[in-house]
Amino acid sequence: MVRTPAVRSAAYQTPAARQTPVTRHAANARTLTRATVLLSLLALPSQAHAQAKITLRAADIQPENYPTVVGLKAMADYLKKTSNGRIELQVFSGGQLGDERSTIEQTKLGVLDIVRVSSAPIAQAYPPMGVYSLPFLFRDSTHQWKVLNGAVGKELLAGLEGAGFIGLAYYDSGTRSFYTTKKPIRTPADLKGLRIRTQQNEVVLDMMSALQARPVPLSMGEVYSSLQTSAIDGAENNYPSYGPSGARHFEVARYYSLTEHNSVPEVVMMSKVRWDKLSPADQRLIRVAAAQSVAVERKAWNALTAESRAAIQKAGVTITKVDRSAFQKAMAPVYEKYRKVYGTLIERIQDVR
Ligand code: BDP
Repeated sequence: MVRTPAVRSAAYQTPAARQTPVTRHAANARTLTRATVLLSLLALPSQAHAQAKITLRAADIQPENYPTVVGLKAMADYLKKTSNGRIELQVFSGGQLGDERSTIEQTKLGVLDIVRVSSAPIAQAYPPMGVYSLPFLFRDSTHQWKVLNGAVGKELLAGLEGAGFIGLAYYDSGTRSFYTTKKPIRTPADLKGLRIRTQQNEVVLDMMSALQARPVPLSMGEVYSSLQTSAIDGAENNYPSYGPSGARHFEVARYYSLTEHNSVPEVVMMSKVRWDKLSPADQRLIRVAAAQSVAVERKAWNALTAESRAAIQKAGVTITKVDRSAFQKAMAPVYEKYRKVYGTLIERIQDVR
């Protein structure tokens, strides 16, 4: 379409020119000093800037079509629609922008705008998030979501601000179980001396020590080859991460033991550096976009959990049921330590009915 000269000139007007009536009014007001007028003029470009196109980048280590990535994309769609294309959220999956530690750091610095990571590695930047990694903390998924949507969950998301992040939402990540390369884990004693990969989180390291395993903290991207080369004997994760739509560890660790020892939620958070540059209206939009993406992620989560379980069974993995209470009992020293570290936080979580 050919633009008429009138349209073109309006489009190309500088923000300050578009505001001339306001400026003139200000200048005419006798009570205003010259300095005030100058200040109001300086403020004009930034008001216009709020309407400029905003491009945000989000990172996730999980592959395309993994529920957390589906969640981020739902966020992107919502932002695009409600802002009429003004806010674009670009989603980089599969660890293209770095591992979790690195993307957390980049987000803190404002190099990256939004990140979806497990709450476990966030604890290095904001220790209270580590509470979610405590083994057998939640009675079940209903309990977990009551906590996450309740006072404690909100408090920890809000607390991220002090560490340089804006906590936007929790995503589902089911429950984690051990998997090993040489023999199934049936009792805590079976873990003794085994080199087990852990997330980069102190609570998990302590959990492994309590089980007399040898914890090996590695980023998720290093686990497959470490299992393959026997640098480690096992790891632990949920069905989707272990399975064919995730990191495919089932190909190299053929024993999956249903310890279901912890449920570590995923977190979507934004760089406070970037957040502070947005208008309050855009900040609200991003919060709503994140909130509405939770249901999308959780639906995808449930579907992929069932699909992954079936695929793993079909692939001939040995799935072993265990007496979970034996593993839970072994966690007593971990709780003893972290009751001191977290104060009343653990009790407050356990008291949620
Ligand atoms: C998966 C999480 C991912 C973590 C990974 C891990 O989705 O964010 O990086 O576990 O164990 O369940 O590191």
